[in-house]
Amino acid sequence: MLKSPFKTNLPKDAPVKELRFTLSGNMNRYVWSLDNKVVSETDKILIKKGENVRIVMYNGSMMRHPMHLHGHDFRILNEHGDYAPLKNVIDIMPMETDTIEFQANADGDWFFHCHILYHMMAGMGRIFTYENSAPNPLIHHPEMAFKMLKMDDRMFHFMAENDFASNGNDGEAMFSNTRWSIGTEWRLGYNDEHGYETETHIGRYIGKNQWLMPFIGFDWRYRRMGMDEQEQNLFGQKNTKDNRSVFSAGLEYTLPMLIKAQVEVYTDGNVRFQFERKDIPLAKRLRMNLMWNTDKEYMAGLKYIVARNFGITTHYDSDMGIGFGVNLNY
Ligand SMILES: [Cu+2]
Repeated sequence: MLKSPFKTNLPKDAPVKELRFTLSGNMNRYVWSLDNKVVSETDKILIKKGENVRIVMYNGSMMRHPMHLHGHDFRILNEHGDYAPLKNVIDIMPMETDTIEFQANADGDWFFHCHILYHMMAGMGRIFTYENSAPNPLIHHPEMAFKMLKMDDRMFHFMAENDFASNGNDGEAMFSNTRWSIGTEWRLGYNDEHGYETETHIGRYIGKNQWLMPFIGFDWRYRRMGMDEQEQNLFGQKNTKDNRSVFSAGLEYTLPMLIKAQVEVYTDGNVRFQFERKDIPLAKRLRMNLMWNTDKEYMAGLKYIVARNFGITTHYDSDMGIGFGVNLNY
């Protein structure tokens, strides 16, 4: 709707450089990019002084992104033609396409990025650099600055949570960045009948939607079985949860409704399929977790979110039975 009070046309005879970007990312992992590439995975984009740079942007994500360009005002091409408004941020809604254009009339390097700072630091941006030009006078140490900028989106983030419950401790920890995930989860009972187990997976997310993650893993568990207790998995393979210490390789695929399907092959020959959905929002502060696998294990849990880092939980686990507890997360 915005209209400039004066004409904002760019020089008519200048050459036009047209660029296209898809605003991309993964909502669930909270990683953000342009054309599925973060700043550190791309080269600077060369532009020439005197040309008109036109950028067509399509937002293929389910969040809005206020895209911001340093050092220039751009025209937002809308229904007002010659009177297109001049801005340096445009907030692009999901599934929306917008075209902006600006006159290349500066020197050196200029940052173009999403102005939600979490998205920017995750790598949602590009650097424009003027060909054969003096450095940007506002950047005092260009090489150092570029190095520091690329460190942002390569950074690994840490998260952890633990359920201190009446039937044991149940939790997970994860280091991850745009492409990699190193995660470990544990279920530690208070006695040998309930058992103890940890599973660790190191994987890399593949594809622009990051639905697929091949991984390698390590599995350790110990549980004292009863005298006549003989367990087999669904495929008739002997279940080794009484004493297992094996490596594995597997694939994780995110199905619709954010159900994670996992297939894992262990070095002892066993195979496991698992389906898990975490964080189902039942009410504003109430979440449900569900899990089932071919080792005939299942789990259902509820968490009431009391504060950002604190919740009250109850869960039923096929090995450890029912429990109540508190959950701390970081
Ligand atoms: Cu954004």
